[in-house]
Amino acid sequence: MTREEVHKNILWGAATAAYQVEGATYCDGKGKNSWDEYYEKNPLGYDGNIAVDHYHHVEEDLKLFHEIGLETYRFSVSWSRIFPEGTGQMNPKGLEFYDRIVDRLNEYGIEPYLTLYHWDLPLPLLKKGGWLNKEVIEDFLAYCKLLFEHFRGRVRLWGTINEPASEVMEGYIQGTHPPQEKNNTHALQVSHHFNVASAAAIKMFRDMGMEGKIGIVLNPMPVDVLEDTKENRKARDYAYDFMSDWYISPALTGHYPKNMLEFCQKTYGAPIIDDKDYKLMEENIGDYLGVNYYMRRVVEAKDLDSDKIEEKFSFVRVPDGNYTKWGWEIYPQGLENLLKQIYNKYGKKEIIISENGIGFDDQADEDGFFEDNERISYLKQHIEVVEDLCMQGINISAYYVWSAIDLLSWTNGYQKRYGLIGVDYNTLERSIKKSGFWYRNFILGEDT
Ligand code: BGP
Repeated sequence: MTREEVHKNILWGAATAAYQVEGATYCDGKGKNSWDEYYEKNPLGYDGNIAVDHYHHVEEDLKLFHEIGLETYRFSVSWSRIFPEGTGQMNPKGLEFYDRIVDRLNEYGIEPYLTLYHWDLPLPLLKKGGWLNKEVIEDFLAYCKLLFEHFRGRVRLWGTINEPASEVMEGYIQGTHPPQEKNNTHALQVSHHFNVASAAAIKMFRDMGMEGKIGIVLNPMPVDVLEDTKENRKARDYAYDFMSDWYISPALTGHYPKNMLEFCQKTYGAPIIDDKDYKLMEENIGDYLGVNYYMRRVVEAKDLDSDKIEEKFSFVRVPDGNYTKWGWEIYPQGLENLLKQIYNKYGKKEIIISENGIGFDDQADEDGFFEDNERISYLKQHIEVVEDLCMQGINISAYYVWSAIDLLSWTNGYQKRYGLIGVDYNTLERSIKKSGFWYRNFILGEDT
């Protein structure tokens, strides 16, 4: 395929997540969720109560998404708007909000891509054990069923769970996201429950004869070493298996990487897996694999004989690396390495780049205009990789900039901006950034 053909084949879009844009935390019957409680418990100086108030600016925002030429828009549904208690009584007002989004997107000819779960768990479900409690999967399925029935024929692209690895790592290992635990055994069990939940949702989607595609969204990271030694390579393989392949392998085969599974079950006694979970996972592989890519990781060996996974390797900074203020390395080559690694191990699969973007503290000039050249440069470099990979035979069907509009960065607040559309946090006024205009021209094929 030529670059022009590849360009036409890919659906170009941008993404957000409910909690990071909507605000309106207690409006129209929404229940409390894990992140509402998190910000109450941890006074960080910001929270999601207003965010960018997308809930009340939805028409304006979707019009702007149309103006910047998006062909598709990825958003998530806030479970606690639909079921304030997580289960039981449905809240029609919650559903109405997403009706407006879906209907307006379809009117604009923007393909809606709905993520069922992007980290905001209804609080009553967290109180009953959250994702550690397998019963929560039943509640998740009841919520999925309602959304499948309701949006049948109007939404054709679905994501089950966003970045289980982040929720596992930050919520259950590092303790920096809800539920702020530091427990590797729980972490591994939760990772398994996410896989079961995703496979069960995929099964339900197919049993219900839904049109369209469904898959899980992961954030696999390629891992490199600075110094190429035997020990470092071993450390690299541990890190990749633990952070990336632990999620990729079940998503694409229904099974965990064998060595890592043996290690985890021996050391941590988890995950405990029923035989019927394997059958469910094997039989319900997604139609595509969602890949969120921001950066690679670079590691070196620490204590390879330790029985704690996190003691086997440590992260290192590349001396001449190109890093953002938040320490995220800008490394487009990593996306190529990652997708080739997946291709080499698992063969040709449909991939959606469900998030890719750069967070920095871009400032508006005195006229309120964001001249975010760094973002344009980041996107250009990564998109070039995406197109090159397609030309080499890797099947990437859609690409989403993170993010469509400035939004709340979970533990960095509002300074770290990602949007193609800027928001003035004092007035909530929106304005298309230079990157938004650039992206529109790029989608139209007019970029130079
Ligand atoms: C991904 C999440 C997004 C978004 C993004 C940027 O992991 O799916 O929700 O937050 O990362 O991360 P951050 O806001 O921490 O910079």
